[in-house]
Amino acid sequence: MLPSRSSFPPGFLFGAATSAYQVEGHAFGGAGGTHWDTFAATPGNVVRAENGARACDHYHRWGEDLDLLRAGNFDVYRFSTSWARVMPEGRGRVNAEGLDFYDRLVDGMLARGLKPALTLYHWELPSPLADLGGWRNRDIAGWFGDFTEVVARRLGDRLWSAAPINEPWCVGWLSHFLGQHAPGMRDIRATARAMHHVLLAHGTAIKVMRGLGMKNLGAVCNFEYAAPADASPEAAAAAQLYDAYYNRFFISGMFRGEYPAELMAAFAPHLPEGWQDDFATIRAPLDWFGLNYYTRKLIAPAPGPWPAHREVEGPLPKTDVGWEIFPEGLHHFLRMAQEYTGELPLYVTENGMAAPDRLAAGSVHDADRIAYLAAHLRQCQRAIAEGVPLRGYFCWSLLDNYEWSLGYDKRFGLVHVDFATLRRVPKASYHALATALQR
Ligand code: IFM
Repeated sequence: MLPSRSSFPPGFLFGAATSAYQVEGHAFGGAGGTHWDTFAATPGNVVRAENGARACDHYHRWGEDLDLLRAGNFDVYRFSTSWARVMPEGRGRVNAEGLDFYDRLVDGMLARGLKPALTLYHWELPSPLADLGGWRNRDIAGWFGDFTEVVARRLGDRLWSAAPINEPWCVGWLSHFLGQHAPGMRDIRATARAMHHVLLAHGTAIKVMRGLGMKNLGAVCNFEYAAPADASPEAAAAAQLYDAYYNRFFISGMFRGEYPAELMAAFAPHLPEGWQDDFATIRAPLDWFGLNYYTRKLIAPAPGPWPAHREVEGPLPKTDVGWEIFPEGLHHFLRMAQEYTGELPLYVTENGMAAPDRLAAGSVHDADRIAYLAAHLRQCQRAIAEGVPLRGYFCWSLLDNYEWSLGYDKRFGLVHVDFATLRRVPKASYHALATALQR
């Protein structure tokens, strides 16, 4: 059973999240090409080479989707703007139709009593910027600052919160070291530079928004609990290294102005010249910090070049994307984040699971998702009871959507989407949450 709203402190906020490329339908409304379009069109990168051209058609069906949020008793909608929809070439020309769309969306939220929580960038980089080296090019901080200004000038007066970049680890490591996301690179120099430039762009965007008088500005990072695969000191060191580049690089840069020492031997030769000086920008003060949390990984040492480790399959029950279910990890990271963020309000900005949902006789009985959410919400309550300043929790995701390299196969939504008809059907988890949030 899901904990009720009244079992959380007064004012605790509940929301659901989506992102532009995953739900909107990128083919609509004059958006420019992105590196995800070409990555998806390249054989072997994405299941069935699917892309976000139509996705959930949130671009046209946003009213129905906002109604679902309202009827589900949510307080906040966490959404993102597509850089290529707003500025099709990434710089210069603004696509009025794209900006108008976000304007209507924000007004639609306010009309329904929903708080708009903006993420400026959730992974679809305009192709012309990818051509210039994308996140490897230091100039991206300025380009991103300009994009931020365009969005902030139009929407900034009505947003509840704003964060520059979703999950910097995915933009940096997953996309440039593991090659699993666009642009699909596997290069340590590209990785080190991208990870640093993501932070520089983050700080630049915060300064731009502050300069325009915006409030409630934050950051959203993802965390994965790193457990040693066995009791050996080698496995402990491997897990610690994984933890350093996954969980501590970005938060440490933003709040301490330094990178974890474990990474420096491998990273320092590749960081851009003068990188230490950038911390003045990267450390731009924030009003809140958001954690996205889903799973843990077991890490073992492995032969080969740095980082010389590998993931080992763990024994815990798994979600439909093979991720172990480990709710205690959320509690761990809420405590760990506080070591960096102190008394700053924290939010769980994403949490949820992919489940093998089946629509039968008009409904989806996703009891596994209800159990997952309940277990993680209880870990939130545990952290709150210990004094962690956690102020809200967002489910990923409102809708089944485009799960990046896994295409449309993997369903994370509280609402089922039939990708042939685009019909939305709220799942049992949606109804359970709606009830819990009323109590
Ligand atoms: O779908 C993604 C989302 O884009 C970012 N966080 C994790 C989700 C599930 O993989």
